[in-house]
Amino acid sequence: NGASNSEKEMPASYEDSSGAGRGMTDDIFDETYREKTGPKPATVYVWRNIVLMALLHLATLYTFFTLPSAKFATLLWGFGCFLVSGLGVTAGAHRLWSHRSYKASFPLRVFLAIANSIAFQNDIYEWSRDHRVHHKYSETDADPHNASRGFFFSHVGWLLVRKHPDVIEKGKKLDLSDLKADKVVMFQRRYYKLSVVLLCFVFPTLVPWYFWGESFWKSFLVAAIFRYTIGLNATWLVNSAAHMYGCRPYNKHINPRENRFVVFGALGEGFHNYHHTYPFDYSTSEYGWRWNFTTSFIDLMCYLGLASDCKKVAKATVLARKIRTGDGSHKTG
Ligand code: ST9
Ligand code: ZN
Ligand code: ZN
Repeated sequence: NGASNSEKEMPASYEDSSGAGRGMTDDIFDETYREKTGPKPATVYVWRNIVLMALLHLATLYTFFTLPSAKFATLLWGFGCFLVSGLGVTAGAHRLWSHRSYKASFPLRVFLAIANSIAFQNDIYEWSRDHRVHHKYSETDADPHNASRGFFFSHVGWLLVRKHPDVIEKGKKLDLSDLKADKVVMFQRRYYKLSVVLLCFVFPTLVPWYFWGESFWKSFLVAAIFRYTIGLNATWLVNSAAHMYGCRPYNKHINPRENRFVVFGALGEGFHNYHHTYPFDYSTSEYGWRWNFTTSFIDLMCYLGLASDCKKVAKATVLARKIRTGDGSHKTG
């Protein structure tokens, strides 16, 4: 079908074409997988999730109209919590733990695990397992947020129904030994619920209330509820919008796209055509700091000696790839 996996046809100049040296390669697209034929399993709704997600979004809508009455410091604090929680997802669960695109020291991993619990997007182990299976079986029944099931399903719907059995079947075959061997990941998984209560909800609420006398209720709505929902939707847009809208300069045969709107909200994670072509590039983009807060953060960590071994694809390789499989949009944009 013309879809080319990033492992194949890579010139020798490629820095780390198969992911070798990262300790895992299970985020590379598997061209050989075929969906099972016959009727699809019935959709089973998970009403607890549907009710909770609806309530969360209603409370967020309400908070939106009360934002003007919050103290400026509270808004700033909410934004700070958004950025830190975002890094726990982008620099942590995504670029470090799902893709092993760089190495992080113990203190940095502890920081990223804390930040990840503030984000409350499932524990790092589960997030990375689902994400590897997303890359390996992208846009098929074995992809947890299969975008060929539509915008809503890939955005949030997948969190409201039981998983397709193929997600679990294929997921169980993934090599997750690197995650199991990481004590920080396993510690966070063990104490996940408690860490979320304290770090996603209690701590962000207490700071504005205690330090600058914001009302308890407003602190909770702005720094916990509103901030959490924005973080979730910014993330989900990568799975929905960035799999549907935008150009495909690197591989026109796959669905993921370069989406500038998503890039901005997701701290640099919307260069999704590039990312699915080269999932092991630490910048998740051809470029470095361009619209990429997460890359500047990882570079700062390298500068401080807390991170190392960033994988980056050679410019010439990317250019050759654009010419070979891109949609030609790189010449205009
Ligand atoms: C959330 C996650 O929002 C968002 C992830 C987005 C990914 C984005 C990617 C893009 C990257 C860029 C990042 C940009 C970030 C920008 C930040 C800006 C601020 N493999 O799950 P269960 C097995 S979470 C292997 O219950 P059901 C396993 O044995 C939001 N095995 O399945 C498991 O047991 P355990 C908050 C698998 O019953 C057992 O099956 N969280 C796999 O079908 C049962 O698993 C929620 O809303 C696999 N892949 O239920 C909770 N999967 O786990 C949502 C499962 O013990 N989740 N198994 O090993 C749930 O309630 C449920 O998972 C369910 C499915 C109802 C969705
Ligand atoms: Zn994707
Ligand atoms: Zn990824």
